[in-house]
Amino acid sequence: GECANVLSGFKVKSVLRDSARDKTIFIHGTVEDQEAVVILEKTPMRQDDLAEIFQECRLKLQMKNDIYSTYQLQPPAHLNEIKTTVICPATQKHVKKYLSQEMFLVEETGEDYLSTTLPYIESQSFSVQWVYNILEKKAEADRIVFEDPDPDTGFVLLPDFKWDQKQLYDLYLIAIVHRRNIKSLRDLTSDHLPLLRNISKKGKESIQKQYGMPACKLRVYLHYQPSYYHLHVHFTSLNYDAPGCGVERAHLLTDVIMNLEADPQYYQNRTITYTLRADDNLLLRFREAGRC
Ligand code: M7G
Repeated sequence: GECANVLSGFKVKSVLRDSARDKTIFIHGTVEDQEAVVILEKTPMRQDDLAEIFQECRLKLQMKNDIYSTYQLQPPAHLNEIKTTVICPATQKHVKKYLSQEMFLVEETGEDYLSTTLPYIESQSFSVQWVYNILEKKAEADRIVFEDPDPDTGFVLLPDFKWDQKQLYDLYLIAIVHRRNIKSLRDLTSDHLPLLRNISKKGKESIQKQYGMPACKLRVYLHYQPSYYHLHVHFTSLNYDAPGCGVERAHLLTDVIMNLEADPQYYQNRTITYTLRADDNLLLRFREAGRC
């Protein structure tokens, strides 16, 4: 819906990252003396809009040469929107998250997790208040696509805030579990198999039903490390190279289930490889421990 323009008083401090290819810009600034991160993103073209664009647009010729010509096209305002995400008040960690940085590979053993990673995430990680707001219907209640309310195996499925739901091309939903004591992949044991199978089955069914997208078009995975330590599963369109869907961060849900079927303690014992940003304090702790 409409709301007061929170961005009219936005003062830009610095550009954290920008990409002409992705058509996004990440900006650090302040709104009324509060730190803020603002993300602007041009949205994908939609086939359904083409007829209206061609009919209603204003065209300005830039150049013409033989059979070649280029134009500046001004589409109708409602087809020329910029998806905007505002984080305010933003913490220093949010600002860091969006700053481009050199990456380093870490090979985290089960022991490293207990001695280095766990103490770090207990002292440092992002608040998961937004997750509790969703589970308690205090926010985004009208966006819920599916809910299984079972306290053990239940979850809420809803559009991720990276997806504006305007086109299926970049479909992105997350399933957030009702159970509150599972921080990440590392906590999973065979006890969680009913939960994971339930998310896999009902998540895919709901997406098929709601969006007509079959399971064979979906990439379903967990992040390790996640940003938010409350278990959630990502459902993204296979066509779309979602940020963080690569091998160094994504763990396919089907693989997770099979690994736990083969070994109940798989994720307590196994070495997990992932990348950390140069300015991540966890990297510093790994270095102090002589582990990278
Ligand atoms: P993650 O693997 O913990 O971290 O995933 P990442 O953000 O580094 O990928 C958390 C997921 O939740 C991401 O895909 C976010 O885009 C999404 N997300 C984060 N927040 C704060 C919200 C929110 O408030 N609402 C919704 N719907 N999604 C969110």
